[in-house]
Amino acid sequence: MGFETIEFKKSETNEYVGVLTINRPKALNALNSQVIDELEGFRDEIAGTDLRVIVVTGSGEKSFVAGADIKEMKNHSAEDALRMARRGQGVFGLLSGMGKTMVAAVNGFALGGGMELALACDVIFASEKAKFGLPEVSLGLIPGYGGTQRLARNIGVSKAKYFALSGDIFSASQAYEMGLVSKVFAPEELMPGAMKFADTVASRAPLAVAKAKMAIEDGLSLDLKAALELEAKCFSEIFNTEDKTEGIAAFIEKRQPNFQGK
Ligand code: DAK
Repeated sequence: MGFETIEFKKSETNEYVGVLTINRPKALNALNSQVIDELEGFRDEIAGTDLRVIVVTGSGEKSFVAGADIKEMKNHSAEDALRMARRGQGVFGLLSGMGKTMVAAVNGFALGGGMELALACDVIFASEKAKFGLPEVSLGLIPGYGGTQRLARNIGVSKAKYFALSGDIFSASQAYEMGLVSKVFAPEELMPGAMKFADTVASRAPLAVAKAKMAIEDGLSLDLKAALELEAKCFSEIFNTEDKTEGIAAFIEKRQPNFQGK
């Protein structure tokens, strides 16, 4: 993969797991248009592979991603901004819609577009040093890569407004208390912890994992009755998979299942 601003490495111990690193440390890994283009290229390269879990992190010790690239936006017109927002939202949507599990390992600043990238992942882990926030209003902007929508759905409308309207930065422990972050680690434990979780998810039946993710996400925009019907359909569809037969047989035979993703 010939990328300059992102790096992808497969796990040395698990063929189904890989680490995607946003790699512009001099700009605290800010998302310029090259990063967004390369994220789309990355998605195109891995979408059809049997990779199951991708851990997303930032290069260096200080930052996950410090936002969309502020300098690049300097001369943007409203039309440019609309194009940029649709492009970024679209690429984040492509990444989260691949049917693979995305785990954000937030090692430092996750501000603006960085927090939005984390929000586009399925699970967020954080180092004790991580800092979260949507500081766009302090720049005269609003979030444009999904932050206003995903944060409200994630932590609730009131808290999302608190952060989007104040631009306040909050800590990993606050993020944990709000339910945004699933676990907080000492800095050196973050990647091992994220990789352990990735290994666990990768060991589960891949079609079932993807279906559970889809049922949760798609159900969020439905009323409860329709959402429960969606769940019933997903539950039924999974009964057509070989992995369901294998999983139940393995339980009865008291052995580990060997899931094939079929
Ligand atoms: N963009 C570009 N460069 C950045 C950057 C960013 N978001 N964040 C940091 N950098 C660069 C700095 O300019 C500096 O570069 P040099 O001056 O060395 O060339 C280098 O990274 C190191 O940063 P600092 O020297 O500032 O480092 P400090 O440790 O002193 O401070 C900091 C770290 C994270 C507190 C500070 O860098 C900071 O406040 N950064 C900006 C954080 C921020 O406001 N992030 C939100 C950005 S706005 C939209 C689409 C998307 C969005 C909005 C609209 N539409 C399409 C409409 C999203 C917007 C955002 O994400």
